[in-house]
Amino acid sequence: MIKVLADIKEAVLAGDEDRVKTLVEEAVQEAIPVRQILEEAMMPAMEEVGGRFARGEAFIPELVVAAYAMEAGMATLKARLGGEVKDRGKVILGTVEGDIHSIGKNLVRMCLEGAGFAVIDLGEGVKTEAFVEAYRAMKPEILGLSALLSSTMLFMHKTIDAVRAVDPGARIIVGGAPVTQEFADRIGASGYAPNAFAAVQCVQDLLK
Ligand code: B1M
Repeated sequence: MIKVLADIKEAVLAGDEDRVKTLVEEAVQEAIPVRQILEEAMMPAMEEVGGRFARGEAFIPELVVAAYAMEAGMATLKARLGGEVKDRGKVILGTVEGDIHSIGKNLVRMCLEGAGFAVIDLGEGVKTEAFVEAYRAMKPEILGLSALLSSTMLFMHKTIDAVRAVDPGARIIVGGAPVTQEFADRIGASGYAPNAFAAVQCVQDLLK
């Protein structure tokens, strides 16, 4: 593995925000593509800390510091994605009710903005009623729902039904670690994306 990528992964795991920012800058200077930095260093670090947590080898504080370090690295990368023109359509995004995981959703936002979409990020723990209200008020081309917990992904179904009651043609995409294509089909989502880059493709396909 390229050394700077291995170092970024270690720094995210250690929750060392300043080192992550410095190393991400270094990787960018070395002309390593943003996607490679995300997919080969930063995202595997989150996978690893999640695995340690699941095995009882890491606890909430470790998850939290790794998450802050990940966000710091993402902020450094964001500037590199460009995407000044925001006229490709409006996307409302949010993590569903009961779920405070933000990183995946923020990465999706970052990639969509990089691809020229205007993103209205409703944040985390967004109740169905709030999605419906925002949809009604802003009439986006796409609504995107994120969930990281198997318990909260059920709110996706509720939200899709509620938004479709307002607009039967609403284009709604879903994603997040426990979400699958099969689940997306079952709850009537218009699209599913396994990662942030695929989310951009999914939105573009739906708007064709
Ligand atoms: Co939590 N957590 N967490 N956590 N956490 C997971 C998700 C877990 C898998 C860890 C584990 O047990 N191995 C587990 C869920 C198990 C389950 O239900 N299946 C879990 C748990 C149990 C919990 C708590 C319940 C722990 C507790 O309190 N006992 C608690 C729940 C809090 C709540 O939400 N109510 C909790 C809390 C937290 C922290 C706050 C400490 C922190 C979040 C900080 C933050 O987000 N600001 C945290 C973290 C960091 C994780 C892990 C380690 C990492 C998540 C992450 O950021 N991944 C996670 C383990 C794991 O995922 N392996 C875990 C990196 C990110 C880039 O990937 O979010 O998957 P991801 O997003 C991807 C794709 O999924 C996709 O694109 C993204 C980029 O490629 N995607 C979309 C996501 N949204 C999309 C939307 C789209 C399309 C694609 O369209 C709209």
